[in-house]
Amino acid sequence: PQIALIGAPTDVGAGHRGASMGPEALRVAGLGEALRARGLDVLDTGNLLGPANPWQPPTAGYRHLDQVVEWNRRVMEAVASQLRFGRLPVMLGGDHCLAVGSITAVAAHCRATGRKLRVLWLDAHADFNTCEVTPSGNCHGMPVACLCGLGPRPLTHLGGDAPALQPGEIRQIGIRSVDPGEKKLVKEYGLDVYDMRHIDEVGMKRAMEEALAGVDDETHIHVSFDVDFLDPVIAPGVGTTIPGGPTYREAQLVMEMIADTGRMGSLDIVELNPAFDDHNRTGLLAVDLVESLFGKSTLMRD
Ligand code: DIR
Ligand code: MN
Ligand code: MN
Ligand code: MN
Repeated sequence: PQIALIGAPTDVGAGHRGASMGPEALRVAGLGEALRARGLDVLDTGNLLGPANPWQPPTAGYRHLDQVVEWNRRVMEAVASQLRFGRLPVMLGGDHCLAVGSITAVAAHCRATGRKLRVLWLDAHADFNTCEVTPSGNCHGMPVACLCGLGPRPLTHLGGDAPALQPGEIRQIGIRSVDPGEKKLVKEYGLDVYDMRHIDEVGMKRAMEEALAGVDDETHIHVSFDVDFLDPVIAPGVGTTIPGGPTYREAQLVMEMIADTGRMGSLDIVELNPAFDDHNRTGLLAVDLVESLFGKSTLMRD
């Protein structure tokens, strides 16, 4: 299908300013051209507009909740409309709070078309905080909880019904930073977490085979790629670096194994923060990995 790039320049959900420059950094790194060079048809729909970052402290456990809700409405509408056109939406964040909007739209699309949904959440963080347990009040640490029905009503019910997603539809990969209260909730909700310890023990190949088990021709895979998934040695351009992430080759293997399924139907690229980057090297790396997600292979046998 045709690929639709949707820029969503936010940092209202984050603890640092600058992820709002992510969409442009991905374009400057050549995202559109790289995908076109693979023979793909790419439509860049430009950037969505939304409320500015008022840079306020949290109130009642949330920072900038009104702005987060408004941006998510706009992302949900844009992603839903591209899916209706039969296009493959690629949401360029922006911070990870926006996955509430993109995945709410994707989940509704899957229900309407009778497809099974598998969300692959590539992240250092579980993003399963609530206003009661969050250490920061930053909504980018909450989208998975919101999608599972746990959170403020305007986010949990963004698409009308809640929850948008069942925990069993999600696989989290690369996790290595989970807050104490968040960890209790992750266990209570039974999320399937392929954390770095597991990846160390069984290797990335087996971890991905496990995360992709059950994917079939009826499955729509949504990849939510938080760039802080990557080891900060190779990817410094994010707001919250956590050591001990996947290496370059491990990350490539993740992307290539997803591409091999042929089932990816939508993608978020979030948390790239050029203010922390070094000459856009993290942006360039993200583009390199996304090329692999769309089938570029380093194998000799393709
Ligand atoms: C932390 C950081 N768990 C929080 N979360 C981040 O503030 O909720 N998610 N950075 O991407
Ligand atoms: Mn995240
Ligand atoms: Mn993260
Ligand atoms: Mn983050």
